[in-house]
Amino acid sequence: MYRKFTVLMAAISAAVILFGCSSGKKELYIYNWSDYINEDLVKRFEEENNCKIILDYFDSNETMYAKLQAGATGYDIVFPSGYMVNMMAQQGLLLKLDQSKIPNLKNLDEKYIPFSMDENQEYSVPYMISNTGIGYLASKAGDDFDPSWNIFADPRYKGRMTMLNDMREAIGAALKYLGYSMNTIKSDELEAAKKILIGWKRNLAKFEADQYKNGLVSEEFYFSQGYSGDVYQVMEENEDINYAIPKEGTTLSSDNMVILKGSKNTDLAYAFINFLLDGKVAAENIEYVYYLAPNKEAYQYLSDEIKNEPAILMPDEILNKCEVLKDLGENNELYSKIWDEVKAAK
Ligand code: N2P
Repeated sequence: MYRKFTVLMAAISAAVILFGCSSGKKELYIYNWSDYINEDLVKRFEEENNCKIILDYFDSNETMYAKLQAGATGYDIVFPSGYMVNMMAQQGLLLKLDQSKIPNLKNLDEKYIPFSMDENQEYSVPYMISNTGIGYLASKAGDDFDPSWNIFADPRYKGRMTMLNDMREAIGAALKYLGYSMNTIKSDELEAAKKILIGWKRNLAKFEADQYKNGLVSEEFYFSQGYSGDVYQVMEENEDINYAIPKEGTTLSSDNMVILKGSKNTDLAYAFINFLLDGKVAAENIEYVYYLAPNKEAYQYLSDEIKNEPAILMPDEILNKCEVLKDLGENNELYSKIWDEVKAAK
């Protein structure tokens, strides 16, 4: 009896070593923003490739980066924004891409490539273009609402507003409101933005990057700084929800797919990236997440609803108001310092 059990255990461990998991299927570990992929596509890829995908989520670039720096290993594909791709590449975290394994790179829309910080896709492949704005309840904002970041200063909505728990986005909104660049390193501009943000904070329920969506649906929150597609996703649940890009301008992000150097299954990782770049697949993904995959083969399959939505397929007058966050090298610390002070302020 004992011997039979030992033989069986040896066979199981051999299978685990050979196939990487007890079900015998290859595994792909993905670390993505929440609500940022159509999970039907994930299932389709699993079936077509006889593999298992394990999804894990983050709510800001900085949370993801801190987790990786604290030693989280095991992820194959991660979805950082452009400035974070630069930081991760410099830290030696990213695999240099073998483009011959991603033939669908040809589908990328050149118009949006400059927004990624890695224009030749050396380490990253553009996934979605997003912008940041204000999700709000139209009935509370009234007809004369003139979208401005300074809505967060309005005491009438105290406790009913949220901003993203994301230092570059929150400080960036205050900088934009003041007419400064979201990438400034000038101390007087940053100091002024800090004061504005501390003033806004006193009116906020919290800094938060995920639950605000449900908060808008339940009408607990009236105004939330949020990501375009996330707000569009919840509009289906409450038709009072609207989205606006503040008149002062905002952030445009090119979020990207990267393969981590420690990836154990790079062929499967390349196959998944290539799959998401297929025109039809990218269109299905856009229709679900309400962000724009910069994929010129995809646009022909999009519904009119998406095609006519200026926050998704942004016309130039919106694009021109947007700024892309940059990696500021050692000056990134200026932002972390201000963020700590904002968080600590009463
Ligand atoms: C997904 C938010 C991703 C946009 N929920 C961040 N640029």
